[in-house]
Amino acid sequence: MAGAADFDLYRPSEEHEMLRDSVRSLAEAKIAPFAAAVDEEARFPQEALDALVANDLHAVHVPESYGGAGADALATCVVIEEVARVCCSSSLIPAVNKLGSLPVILSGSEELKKKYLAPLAKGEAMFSYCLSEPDAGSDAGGMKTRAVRDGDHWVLNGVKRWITNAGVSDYYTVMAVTDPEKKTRGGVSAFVVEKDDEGVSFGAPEKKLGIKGSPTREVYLDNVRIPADRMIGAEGTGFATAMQTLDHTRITIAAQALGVAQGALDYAKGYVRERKQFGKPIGDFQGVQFMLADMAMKLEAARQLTYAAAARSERVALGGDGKGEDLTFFGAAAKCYASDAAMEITTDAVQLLGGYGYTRDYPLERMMRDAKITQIYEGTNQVQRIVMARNLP
Ligand code: COS
Repeated sequence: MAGAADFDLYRPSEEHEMLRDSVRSLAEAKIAPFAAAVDEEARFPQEALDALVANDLHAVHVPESYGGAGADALATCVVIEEVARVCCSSSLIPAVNKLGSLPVILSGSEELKKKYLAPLAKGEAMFSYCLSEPDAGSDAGGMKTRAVRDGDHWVLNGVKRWITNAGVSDYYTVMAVTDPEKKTRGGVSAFVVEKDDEGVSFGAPEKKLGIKGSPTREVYLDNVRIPADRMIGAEGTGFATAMQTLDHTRITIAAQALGVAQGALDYAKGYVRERKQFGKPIGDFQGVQFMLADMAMKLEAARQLTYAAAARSERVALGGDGKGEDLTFFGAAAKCYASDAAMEITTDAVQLLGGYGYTRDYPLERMMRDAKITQIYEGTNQVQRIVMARNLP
């Protein structure tokens, strides 16, 4: 007979719930007050970075052995979710720090880990991830950025596009072609490039629909000469490392989607209790109640899938067998399902506020704009479906 403890698998632990409470308080006190201005002015959320660093929440995934908080994959999701609940732009700080540095954690040498993870953990540096290019988006393997060996160095040339937190981050994981004949099957390698390396420069920030507080820029690599020991893993393993990274980090995008959807639902729930039409709160009308019920149902389904995926991510990180855990499928499914749910929930939340939802005097139009990116980045939801279909459990 199964005991109560056997069912703990299906709920976050007490530690995870305590973490949620403390991040929620911090986010409401120190991040939420600036969220509207960060969006309006399209400026980096420095207040959020300061608050996250002061509380050791900016890169929680870094293992303790490298000076980090050593948070598991579910705890990392909880942090991202709670920050996204008040400010989606700010949630990209812990999320992209994980995306940028995970290739080093998964495949890097001990020297690379020591050198680059310690400053990240201390909050002295941020990390970005450079895979996409102007002509290589969904077809990531179509990249043209080249790395050519020159003695004890590699020389990188190319353009990376849609790089989140570019210019703010000090470190960049860059995927580049080292053997054009082999392409994705052994012809791509990963490198750590530093912001201050000679030949590195950045484009103007993209003018985006949402997540306006998180700068997205092109990264230009013009004869960037870096020591050979900056290669992450063996030559030719870069594409696999890039894909393995996304298997884990698509779950953090799912968490971001949960957060923004929860923020919108919470706000709409409060609003319908206050707003009166036809002599009573609009929340008393069954049509409104049905909308809220659907929103909460979709959100909870997305949360369960995301947490199940996060548990798989953690088991793989602890040394499990990625194939046995179906992580590739679960990572894509969580990201795809949660982001589609977030788009529906935030759009319905705008609808519940009527004309007010459509104005910048209320946070819901921002949440709806911010939710949209979760269907696009770390692979469009069309790509997620390709990935799922190729990796059916
Ligand atoms: N884990 C480990 N290795 C993987 C992998 C994974 N999840 N997925 C692919 N690989 C490796 C494999 O080794 C494969 O070679 P073999 O078939 O010999 O084993 C190699 O990569 C090539 O894989 P595949 O043939 O599937 O590559 P495709 O060119 O068909 O591309 C997609 C696959 C479309 C899934 C990939 O390009 C992709 O994810 N695109 C979206 C990129 C993205 O998310 N961009 C957002 C940028 S980050 S913000």
